[in-house]
Amino acid sequence: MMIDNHLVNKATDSRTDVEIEEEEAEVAQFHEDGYLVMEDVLPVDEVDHLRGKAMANFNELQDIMLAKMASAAALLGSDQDIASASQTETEAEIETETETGTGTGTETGTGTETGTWTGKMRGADSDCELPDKTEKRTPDMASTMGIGIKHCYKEIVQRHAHRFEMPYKMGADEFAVVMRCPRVMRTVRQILGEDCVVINRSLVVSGAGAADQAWHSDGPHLSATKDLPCHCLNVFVPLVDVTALNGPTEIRPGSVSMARNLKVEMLKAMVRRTLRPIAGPSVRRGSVLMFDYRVLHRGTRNASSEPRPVLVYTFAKPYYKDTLNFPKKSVFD
Ligand SMILES: O=C(O)CCC(=O)C(=O)O
Repeated sequence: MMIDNHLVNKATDSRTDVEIEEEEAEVAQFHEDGYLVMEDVLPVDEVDHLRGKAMANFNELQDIMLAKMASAAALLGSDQDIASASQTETEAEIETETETGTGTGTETGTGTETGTWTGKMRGADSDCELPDKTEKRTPDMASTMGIGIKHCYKEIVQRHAHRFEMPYKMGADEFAVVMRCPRVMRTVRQILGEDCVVINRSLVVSGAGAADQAWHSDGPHLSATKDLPCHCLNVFVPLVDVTALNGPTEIRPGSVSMARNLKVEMLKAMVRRTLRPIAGPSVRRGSVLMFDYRVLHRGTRNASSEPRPVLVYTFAKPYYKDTLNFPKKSVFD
């Protein structure tokens, strides 16, 4: 994963006392809830421009992968059409991964109104429904790979059916929109420290028809016994307005602690009635959602007819290495 520290420039501080107080309150809120929405911090025209660029990269990679799949099918002399061949493969891969899942979390449980709870980290997220074999879809990105890091590539991972995370071409300077924003960078540095680094930049696309993900953390606690301060966080930059229709990222506020021992902590919180309601913020273009790597969250159903692209920037303390979320295998191998 490319670390582009040079883009994390120090901002000059010309804030008023009131602004300083407001920002400190925001950081305190982040520590309490595990997440924060910062409204209207990025220029909307730049966000709109990046949507075009990001989706062009996504479509370019999709074409590369479809061409790769077609030539593999031609080599095998397969008489299956591309879509049905890849559906069979996807089903086999999901079954394999379910048997041998690689999550570092251990607890699993089933929620009630809130969907499925797993103690799995995101890298092992593979608990979605199998594709409908009778459904004839036009070959698309989802046809080209299985689900979960074992079946995907360092350039793109299908996290859940029709929900992708793509680092491909995200290192380009034009995508450093968050690093160019002093308002966001100040908050990131207040949370993680001045020496924080960017450990990943990617595009998350939830395609039309993508379903709810399981609740998960993106990474583990670093201590087995106590909650250390946040060591890693994501900044989500929606490239379209995120609404109840195209599927907000839902967060379980105050759940950083729970992620350590999910089943037990959930039960305790239910009994003590301390479980906080789910937040599913509608985040407009120009606003950002920031959340602790450990907080429970999930992408939700995209019931619209359009993809919901979101840029993701992962910042961390300099010693933290994330080895869980992307494989080493390349599309171009
Ligand atoms: O798509 C989203 O809103 C969240 C995605 C996510 O949490 C993941 O892929 O791990």
